[in-house]
Amino acid sequence: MKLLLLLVTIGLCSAQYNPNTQSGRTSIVHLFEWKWVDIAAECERYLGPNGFGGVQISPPNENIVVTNPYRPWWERYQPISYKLCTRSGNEQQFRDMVTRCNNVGVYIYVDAIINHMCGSGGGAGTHSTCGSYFNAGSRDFPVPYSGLDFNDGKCRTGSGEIENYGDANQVRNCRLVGLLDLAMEKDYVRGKIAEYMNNLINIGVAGFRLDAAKHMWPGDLKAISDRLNNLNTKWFPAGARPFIFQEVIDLGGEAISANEYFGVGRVTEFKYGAKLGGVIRKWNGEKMAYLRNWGEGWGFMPNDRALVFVDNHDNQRGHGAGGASILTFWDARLYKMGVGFMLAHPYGFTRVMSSYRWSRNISNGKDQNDWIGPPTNSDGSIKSVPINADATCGDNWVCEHRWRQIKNMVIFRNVVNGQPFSNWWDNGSNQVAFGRGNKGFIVFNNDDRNVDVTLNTGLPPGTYCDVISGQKEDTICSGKEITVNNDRTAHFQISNTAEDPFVAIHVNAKL
Ligand code: QV4
Ligand code: CA
Repeated sequence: MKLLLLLVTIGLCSAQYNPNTQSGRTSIVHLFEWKWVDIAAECERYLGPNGFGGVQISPPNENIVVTNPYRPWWERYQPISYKLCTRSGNEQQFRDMVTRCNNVGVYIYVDAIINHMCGSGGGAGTHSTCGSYFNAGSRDFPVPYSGLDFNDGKCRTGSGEIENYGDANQVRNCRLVGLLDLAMEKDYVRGKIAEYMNNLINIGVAGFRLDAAKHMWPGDLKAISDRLNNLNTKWFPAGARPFIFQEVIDLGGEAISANEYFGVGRVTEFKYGAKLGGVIRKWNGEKMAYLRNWGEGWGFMPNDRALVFVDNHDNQRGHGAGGASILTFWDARLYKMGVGFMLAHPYGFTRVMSSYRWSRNISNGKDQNDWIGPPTNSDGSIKSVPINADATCGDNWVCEHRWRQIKNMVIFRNVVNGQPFSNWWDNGSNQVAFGRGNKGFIVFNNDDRNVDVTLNTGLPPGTYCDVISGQKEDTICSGKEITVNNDRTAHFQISNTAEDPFVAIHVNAKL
């Protein structure tokens, strides 16, 4: 009995919450709409060498083809089958990506769309990414699913759509923007979903983002997750469970809250980016000084349940939640500070966004071009990501993860992993600093006057290279040098007009 209890406890502690990243790798990056061949190359040439732990990929399963007249990014959130072929690549390319990324210690996290299939207005035919026949009207999908496998009978609203987010039954049993809602209490449906996810696990993926988790019953998700295989032992320790993070948008004030999902895995903390954006934009009297108790002190979910990010593929273009406070690459200077703060701070498991640029057309407070898909060739295929001589990306791929400041903060987080939040300082306004034990220290100046201050860094004495204005290359520093004195203090000067008004040092960038 005692042994059983112990085993159960160990199981609960390690299962599903552990990202399974290699030791010393503490973040993942969402390579939104990238092709599998490009991700494989990126793992080998960039993500592996720079300490990234993994990649969240766009949905790999067959989806509807929407032409209006160009293809929106969001067609991939309308599944047709669980075959592995999309604009990102076919099954063989998918397998090759997983193998090559795993071999360099960068793991793959699949965006799993299991709440629904395509929209009710999706029509009938073979306009799907593998050319599979389907009929949205009669609910026929080549999984196979039929009318019996959907919630049409269970939803209690007149329209069959979610009409009121204050009613949990509607949110979970009715259609989200017309998307045909699967009857996940059915053993058959659970079995088909588990089969899809187990196929991916066997190929070698390390975990899943569960799309639209708020729209699924936690009990159904638990039942499915219990059917998942352990990870492939070619790359993972025996008994390792798939990492699960659930997309639940909980900004408070709705019928469904994030904590209902903690039994299944981690949950996306949407308050994080919404609040941090407000602070860094200094809206409503917010100031960085208030970040002293960032994390659970701000009413966020427990640290070990949180998946955190500054922006995601939805709220960077006005979909989903967070509103206008969300920082994105469009506000690059503030964005780098936001991502820098996130990666330096110990709260949550961190995900970095990597986007493509599109032509925004904001009118009436909404981007009319929020649908625009990734850079494409004239035949509609996704463009490869070209890498410039200065390591940035071309052809409108933004590659935030390659921005020096962001890449170096991903490394900073790895270096300070496990160290306590320490040596906080603020000027009562928007100049703040903190350390991570004796491994790293960061100073921000988001005020309209200079920082000119001596602070206790907690770091061993020596000369350090600021990894924001430059970085350590062999024995020289291409950025500012910071001297930590014998008493562990250092003097910091940061102009409020600096290109990047923050400085970060860590023990691996000591000269
Ligand atoms: C249209 C009408 C509806 C109508 C329906 C009838 O707008 O009023 O009911 O037709 O058929 C697209 C279109 C949407 C269209 C729908 C169905 O934008 O207008 O409905 O297709 O044809 C993405 C996009 C959605 C897109 C969807 C499917 O954001 O715009 O809808 O993909 O292609 C909530 C949820 C949260 C969700 C978030 C966006 O709680 O779970 O909204 N986030 C996730 C993903 C997101 C994705 C989905 C969920 C759906 O992150 O990218 O939606 O899988 O907050
Ligand atoms: Ca549902």
